[in-house]
Amino acid sequence: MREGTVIKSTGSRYRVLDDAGTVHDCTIKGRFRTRGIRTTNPVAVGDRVTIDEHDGVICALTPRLNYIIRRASNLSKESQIIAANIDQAFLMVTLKMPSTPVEFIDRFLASAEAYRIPVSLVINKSDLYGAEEMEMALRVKGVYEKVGYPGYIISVTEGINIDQIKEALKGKVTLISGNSGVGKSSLLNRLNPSLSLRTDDISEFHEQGKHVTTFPEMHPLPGGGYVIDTPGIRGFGVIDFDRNEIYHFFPEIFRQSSGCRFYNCRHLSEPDCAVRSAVTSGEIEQWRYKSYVSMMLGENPKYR
Ligand SMILES: Nc1nc2c(ncn2[C@@H]2O[C@H](COP(=O)(O)OP(=O)(O)O)[C@@H](O)[C@H]2O)c(=O)[nH]1
Ligand SMILES: [Mg+2]
Ligand SMILES: [Zn+2]
Repeated sequence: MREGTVIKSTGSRYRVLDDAGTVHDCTIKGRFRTRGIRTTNPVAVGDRVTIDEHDGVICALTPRLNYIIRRASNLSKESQIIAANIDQAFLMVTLKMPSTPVEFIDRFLASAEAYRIPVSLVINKSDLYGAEEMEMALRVKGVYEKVGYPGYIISVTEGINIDQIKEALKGKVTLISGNSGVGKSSLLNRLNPSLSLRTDDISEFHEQGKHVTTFPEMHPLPGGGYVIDTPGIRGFGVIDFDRNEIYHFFPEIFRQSSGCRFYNCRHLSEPDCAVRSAVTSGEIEQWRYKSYVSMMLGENPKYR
């Protein structure tokens, strides 16, 4: 028997890195259930497991510190566990080629708050930015840092501020997220050149509308720690996301809400709403509030 971490899961087969550094290809024996949800995969990347290395089976699953899920498909009641035991997430965005909508950022951050996973914002492709775009990048970084999310402005291809990223990844399990084309694979290749992941993956981009099954993978970093790559997964779902709780997942809105006249203020059109006052005064960023309202109204924007 050995203890290890699942570093790859393809539905029925699992790759486990044991604590002595040996990789095992395993299947599952027995039943593993996740309380509260129906899952398509009982074991996920990041899971701590006990294996029988002679039979190549996973025989026990250690309770998770956290995990993130998404719906297996649009119609499905089943969920896919994307990853487990995550220390932090890096949301990679770009202001140009492609341009990431701030609402995408805010929805991601709200989901991560619901999971209590700390997020840093990584603004990539700074080499492409002119003076105006750089100003915008600094503004975006400032807005999110004020809320509590560290920000980095980097260029993977030019190697700008990559040291800051390496430092922030050291010794941690980090989920790398972001829409297609922002440079996630390029960053991982730069951090660990032995990976040679495909970049500019056109097929991945085109297949996003279809229900292609993609399998997250966990990669060790030379400086210690792991990154979890989630190809084709742009956001994640949240279990039991109650609309009246959405304001809990916007930290600056939550902080202001104690000043509202009504304890059950939704911060939409109620009188004496401290949140809306803070938007008017500029204390809360307009676009953050707009994202909040959009989520409250149940809008469901599609992003590429
Ligand atoms: N100019 C510029 N291009 C970049 C940078 N990082 C990545 N790219 C390019 O952006 C494209 C998409 O990168 P990729 O790593 O495949 O993005 P992913 O879809 O997020 O994995 C590729 O053509 C990369 O060469 C950067 O810092 N600056
Ligand atoms: Mg990629
Ligand atoms: Zn209010």
